[in-house]
Amino acid sequence: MEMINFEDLGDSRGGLVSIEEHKNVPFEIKRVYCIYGVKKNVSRGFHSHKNLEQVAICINGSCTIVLDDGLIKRSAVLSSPKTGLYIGKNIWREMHDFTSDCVLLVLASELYDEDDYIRSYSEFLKKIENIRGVT
Ligand code: T46
Repeated sequence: MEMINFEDLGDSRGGLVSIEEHKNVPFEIKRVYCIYGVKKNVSRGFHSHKNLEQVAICINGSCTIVLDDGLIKRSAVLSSPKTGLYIGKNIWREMHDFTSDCVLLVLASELYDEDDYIRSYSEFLKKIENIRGVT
């Protein structure tokens, strides 16, 4: 899992982190969205992206993100505005265990495009096999 630790610029008044494209986020940030108020026992995600790169930051509460590259599944609990999880292209992602106060901020390298999503796990595995076959 590629975790990004944002420098804590806080002082005696409280915390502060700063996020800048191509500095502590490895792409141009074209879109920002927020997931919040997720109902109890609801999981989200269950897709991969063809081109999109993202960094997910839990700015309040906590949630678990599972990343699957087609061979290995790894999971991380996000619970701090000081930590970002980089999610590359062609990675299946699932989000679980949202606390009721969880606010997940996501920075994205592209504008929203439904055609960039692969929402079928078998299609995802096929794509991964093709990529591995080519390289
Ligand atoms: C991702 C994970 C981490 C838009 O119209 N614009 C947007 O920018 C986004 C993100 C979503 N939508 C629409 C598409 C769906 O009709 O909002 C609806 C909910 O999206 P979705 O079911 O894809 O939400 P999640 O939480 O399953 O996935 C989201 C992102 O879509 C996805 O890119 O990687 O968070």
